Amino acid sequence: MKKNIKQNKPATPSLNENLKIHELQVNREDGSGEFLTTNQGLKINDNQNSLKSHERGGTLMEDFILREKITHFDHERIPERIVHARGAGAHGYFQVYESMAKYTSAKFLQDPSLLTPVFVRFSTVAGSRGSSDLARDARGFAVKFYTEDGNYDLVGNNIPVFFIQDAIKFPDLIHAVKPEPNNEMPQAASAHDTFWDFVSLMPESMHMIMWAMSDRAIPRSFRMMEGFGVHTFRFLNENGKSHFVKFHWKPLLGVHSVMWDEALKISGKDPDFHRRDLWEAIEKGDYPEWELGVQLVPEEDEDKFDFDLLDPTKLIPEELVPVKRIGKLILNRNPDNFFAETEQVAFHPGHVVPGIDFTNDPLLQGRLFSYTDTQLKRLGSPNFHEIPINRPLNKIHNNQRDGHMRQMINQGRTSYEPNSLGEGYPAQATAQQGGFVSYTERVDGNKVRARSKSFFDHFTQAALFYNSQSEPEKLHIVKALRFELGKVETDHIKERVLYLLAQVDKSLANHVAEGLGMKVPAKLDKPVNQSIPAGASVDDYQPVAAKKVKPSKALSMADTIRSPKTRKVAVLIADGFSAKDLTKIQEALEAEGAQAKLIATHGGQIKNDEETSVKADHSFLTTGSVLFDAVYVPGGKASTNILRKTPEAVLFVNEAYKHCKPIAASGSGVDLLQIACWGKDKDLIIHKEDGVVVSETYSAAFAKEFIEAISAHRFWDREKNDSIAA
Ligand code: HDE
Repeated sequence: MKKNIKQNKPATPSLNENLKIHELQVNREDGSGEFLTTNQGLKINDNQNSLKSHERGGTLMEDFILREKITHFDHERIPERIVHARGAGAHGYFQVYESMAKYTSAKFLQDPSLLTPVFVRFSTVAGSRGSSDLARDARGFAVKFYTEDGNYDLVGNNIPVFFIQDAIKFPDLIHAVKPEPNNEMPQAASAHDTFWDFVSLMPESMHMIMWAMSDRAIPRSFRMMEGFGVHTFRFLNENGKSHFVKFHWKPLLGVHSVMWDEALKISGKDPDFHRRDLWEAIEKGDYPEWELGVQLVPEEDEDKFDFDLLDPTKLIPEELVPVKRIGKLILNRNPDNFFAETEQVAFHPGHVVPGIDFTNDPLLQGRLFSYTDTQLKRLGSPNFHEIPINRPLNKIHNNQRDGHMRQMINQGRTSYEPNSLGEGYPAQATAQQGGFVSYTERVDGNKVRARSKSFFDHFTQAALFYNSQSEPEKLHIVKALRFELGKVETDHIKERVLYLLAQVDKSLANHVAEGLGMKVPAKLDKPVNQSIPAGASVDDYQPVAAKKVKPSKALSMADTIRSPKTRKVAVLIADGFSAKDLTKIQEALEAEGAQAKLIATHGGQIKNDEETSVKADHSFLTTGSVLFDAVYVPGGKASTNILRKTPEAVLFVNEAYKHCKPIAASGSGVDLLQIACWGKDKDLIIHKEDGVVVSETYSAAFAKEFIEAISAHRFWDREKNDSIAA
């Protein structure tokens, strides 16, 4: 795959016409060198004082400048998104590797020399706009492609399945997970009664629950998570031939997560952790990259699977249908203005281009209604498409007119079709002229409120996911469930969840029950399935335990890409540290694309052992080890003596150790590790442990070993050592 990436190294974006056009469409203003004005263009003479009857007098109604300024301020907020309120966005471009014309007539998927501009917004689902990035939650991964045929939005998540099968349950799901309505607690958390009450009555949620309780729900970075279109969509080629398609985004830095204890602490130390990480990586030129993957299923193979392609609680195992990587997404520009771009961007799964179409997935069908409706509420006008971030590259021509905040000045007499006064324009386009033609799907049946029987195996894929996890990943799922259910106050809810977990995997249910001090119930008093086909018996639709399935490697993060690139290493120093050790590690890390940050006992300049000094990036007060990927303690007796007596320094290393991170020390730096990792007596030079790299003197081999450890991300074996306190 690497070869593929190199061969298709994208041209400089500034050469691409599309990118230029998009730039021109956006209004920008930075006020530099200009006078302050009112919104009517009047120059302002005094922006410090309101107009008063005299110096100590009352403010005059006449002060139109004050009134304009304050009125605008009062109206600055728009409703936050009902879901996915907290997010961060970035601009970039997409480039296809080779023409996909065999499968789709979508032009942006045909020409490898074309760079299609994109805007991507990552988000959490449940929390409010001001909540922490590190909540246990699915992440939104919404991509707007500005194609020459109009905007295409791929509005996906970092988890390939969803909690529910039918859109009619979405308000219930979201009401259940949001803070409880009587006291508005807890914020951005699923660990509470109403969520688990709902889930325990909806066995179809079990597959997504496995993912949401796994480390996928606490990513290390937006840059290190996968994305999925979730639903099955259609590709249509120019002959109208249809293939079912599942979309994937594969991150080129691999898929990595943090530990739950870390997530909780990051939420306190830096609730903007993911947002900052994305911003800083782009500013530094470490552009995040993903490959777009597709799983293609010919129309005639629809019934070849033992699950329904239309069921959004199911994925297609990569062993059954491999993911074909067809192009690359690169994010290379931060937004200029959060509100104008990230907040006002309006995604909609119904924004498609010729060559891409929908299926009857009942969740997708409901989404096709919801997104425009939500934009009308949030952005307040049917003209939301005129906001710069939402404008397509190509020009819009239609007879839609007027409405709040209309920007376009439509000319001419005719605003209807057909017309002869306007010579029939704007006119319909045939398929050959690029007109969108829906797939001609044969539909035949009774109008019913019901669910297909093919949607009722709720546990097999949940078990597939669980059994495809590595041992540490399984342990994290058990711990997550113990945490979440441990926060639930109502016993019968916990019992119902345990019962459902037992249908997925008995040992999983038993482990969780043990942590809760409960027993897994053998059966439930009341049926849990709410949705059964009309006229069917409830008994026929009781949970049926998972079928036996082969594990799928792609579902585990254990086998992912590992690289030191963009990793942040904390270097702990105090006055007297070894200048040589620091310079060498900085060079070694930089050569591998990682970066060193200097954390010291105080801010400002820190003296080294050569009578010069360096500026600290942080003092222990303004940061924490949870914000770094690895820790290095250089030599320098004076420095280490101070660090050993600095509780924050000891805690820093201790937490990194507890969180299974790579740690290194050279020379007297080892002294700090001795206290922080195992207590004073252990001789680290003799005691070798994976991920703890120590050396009496700095050497190239030592640096190499440390960098390999950084690539490994975590050393989960350490987690088994329960006696580590932090
Ligand atoms: Fe969304 N979803 N959703 N959703 N969704 C919204 O639209 C909705 C679903 C997803 O960064 C809202 O503009 C319904 C699945 C993302 O701006 C709203 C249903 C998936 C984003 C809405 C779903 C998603 C949203 C709120 C069930 C993964 C953020 C604000 C039928 C494939 C986009 C907005 C951004 C946002 C409705 C289910 C992904 C209310 C009714 C499944 C990434 O329209």
